[in-house]
Amino acid sequence: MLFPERKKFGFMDDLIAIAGAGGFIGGHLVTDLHRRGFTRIRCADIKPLDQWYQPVDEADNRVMDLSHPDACREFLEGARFVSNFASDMGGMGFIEGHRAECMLSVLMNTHLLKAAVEHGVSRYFFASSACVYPAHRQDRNDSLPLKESEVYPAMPEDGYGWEKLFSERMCQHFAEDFGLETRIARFHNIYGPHGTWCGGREKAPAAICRKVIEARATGSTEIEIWGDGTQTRTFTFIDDCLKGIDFLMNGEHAGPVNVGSSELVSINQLVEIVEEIAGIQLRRRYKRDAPLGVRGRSSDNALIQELFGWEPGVALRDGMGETFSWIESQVRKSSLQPTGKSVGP
Ligand code: NAD
Ligand code: GDC
Repeated sequence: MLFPERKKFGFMDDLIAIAGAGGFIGGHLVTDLHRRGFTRIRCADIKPLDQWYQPVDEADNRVMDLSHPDACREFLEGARFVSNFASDMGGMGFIEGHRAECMLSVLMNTHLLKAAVEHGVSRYFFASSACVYPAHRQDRNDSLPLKESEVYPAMPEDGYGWEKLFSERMCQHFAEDFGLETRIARFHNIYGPHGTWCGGREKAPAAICRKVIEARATGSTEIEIWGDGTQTRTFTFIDDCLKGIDFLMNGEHAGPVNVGSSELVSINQLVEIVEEIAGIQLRRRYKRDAPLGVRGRSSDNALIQELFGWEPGVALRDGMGETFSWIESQVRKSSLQPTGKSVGP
């Protein structure tokens, strides 16, 4: 369980600060903490509140730009635990074309770390990414699973991956130099309901759901897939992501840890799963000049197994069923909008 109720960290009424709480993972974490009876949750996001995926009324919700040091200082006043999910990010369709903006996310993490030290925060969680791993270890569809130690010699995803790797190191040096307890997860493509599903920042699981739903609704017989469909990934359901955060925040391991499923699929196989859920079969139209990212990426889970005797285990078919249903509901809602534009942030 996250931030143990009555263990070494203190009590249910410790103040927990969630940066980027208006987003996908942050929104799920706040909802989970509230459901389990945590009473003092402070949330911040740059988006207007009506664009937060899962705002919790009982939380202290603040619309703030955490790239500013004063905002971070104010946000962390009195906080015991901090989780930083604030980032300008998205799927390959976004990060390949917004490298500088992705790197500016370093401002949020830098100012939050400084504020955390100033306010004597007990524990600080940073959401890193599998995009920190070097390109040469991901250049084949059957590239071997990535171990945490293989991040050097470094050649991460340009822009976004470099920021994540730099921010990981900043967390570790703030721990060494200032005694701030930091915890780091390298998330491997997290998916699930209440996340980005349209507008260009969506990742493959949500994008494929939306495309299949739209094809079925319009009677189209084909789906556009970026690349040749043989590229591979492991996709991690949000419930496993939250469990991974729990383990890290309650454990003593300070270095980066993979939080990723080990169920490797090709994008073609991902499409087949969604077609089966939707009860439809579509011709594939491959867009080979689209943003592709790496050829093959998967998570080596030896370390998380060794540390916690656990690894992500929600089957892709099961997670995609829940994700598909939620996106279907969103497409329905957006088609009812007067402008017909997609709802949500
Ligand atoms: P998300 O985009 O849904 O959430 C990020 C939130 O940060 C957004 O709501 C955004 O408005 C907010 N934000 C951006 N700039 C801000 C600022 N200046 N001040 C305050 N808030 C700001 O993304 P997510 O999928 O929930 O990811 C959360 C974290 O996990 C991010 O750091 C992301 O890089 C990391 N991560 C996610 C995945 C994934 O597959 N979802 C994979 C690897 C890493
Ligand atoms: O966008 P993404 O999920 O990010 O793409 C996975 C693969 O799916 C890519 O090869 C992409 O070309 C392919 N793909 C096929 N069709 C489509 O319609 C589509 N939309 C999208 N988006 N992709 C399609 C991600 C980063 C995240 C995060 C995670 C960490 O890279 O974008 O920010 O860091 O990695 O695991 P992906 O997995 O390459």
